[in-house]
Amino acid sequence: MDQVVAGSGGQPKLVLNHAGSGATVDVYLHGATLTSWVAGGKERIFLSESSVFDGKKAIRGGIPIAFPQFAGMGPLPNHGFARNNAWTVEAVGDGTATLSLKDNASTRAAWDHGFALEYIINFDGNHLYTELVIKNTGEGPFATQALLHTYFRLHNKLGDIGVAGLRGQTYVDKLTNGNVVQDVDEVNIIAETDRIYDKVTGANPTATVFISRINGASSETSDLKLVFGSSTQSAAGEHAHPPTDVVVWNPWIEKSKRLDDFGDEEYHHMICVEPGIVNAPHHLQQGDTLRLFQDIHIDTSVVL
Ligand code: TA6
Repeated sequence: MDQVVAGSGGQPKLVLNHAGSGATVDVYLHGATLTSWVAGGKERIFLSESSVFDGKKAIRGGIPIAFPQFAGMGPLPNHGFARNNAWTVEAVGDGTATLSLKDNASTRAAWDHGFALEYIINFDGNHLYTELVIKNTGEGPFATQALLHTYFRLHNKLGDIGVAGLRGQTYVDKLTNGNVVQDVDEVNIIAETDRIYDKVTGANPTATVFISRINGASSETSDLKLVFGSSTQSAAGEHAHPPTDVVVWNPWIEKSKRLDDFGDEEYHHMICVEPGIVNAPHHLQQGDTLRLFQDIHIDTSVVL
């Protein structure tokens, strides 16, 4: 039975089931933050044991939604306000849900634009699909960033994990602000890692990255396949595919200690691989729609 229950801190949490696989998903209405996807009997999403559930602070972990700003790349609070607002459940079904957020007095005070967001979640025992739909319902154009800040749960050693599929891509290393070309097959976490891979999809509708235990990450043998992309539709009905970036992040030792809602040792148990519109904010005219999506495919018998 799908329903809204009192979650941590008494915060409303939508609990979803997929009958055929027995998979479950939890989504806090605060930020429409998906905090759990149990598939094949294993938790696939990381949630910090120190996360605050007060209906104000962003939940630490899950899939926070960054909108209309990524990180500190603008005047708004880090990652914008979508993850700090209460969303509304619009529809619920077997392995599916839709939530919504529209501009309100608080968002208008911070960012004076009219918008309507929809967050679409579909899942079963092998895949989790989430899509953020952004519509400009205001009086004029606006530029926005958007990102699905996915925290993947690691059951194996962090040092045994690799992210493949980014060879040849250019990334901004946020620790040095340098532009670097990825010249090896896998990203392995051996220090604080905070990278924005630029325009990974290029002009294609989607791209795929692979997360596996090292030496396992390839299109045939990966433990987790992340397919992602973006699309736009103008008010007049024209379609396009803006290039989608990918952020790879792990706070490692020192940054973990600086995060008050994240355990000092929790960096061992997570890796963030985050599709988004980051480096080139997208301009939406009145009536235009931007969609950002990710489709996470797993082999149920394997855990990262
Ligand atoms: O994931 C990339 C990033 O921008 C990192 O720099 C780090 O700040 C992370 O997001 C978490 O941000 P938050 O505001 O949730 O602490």
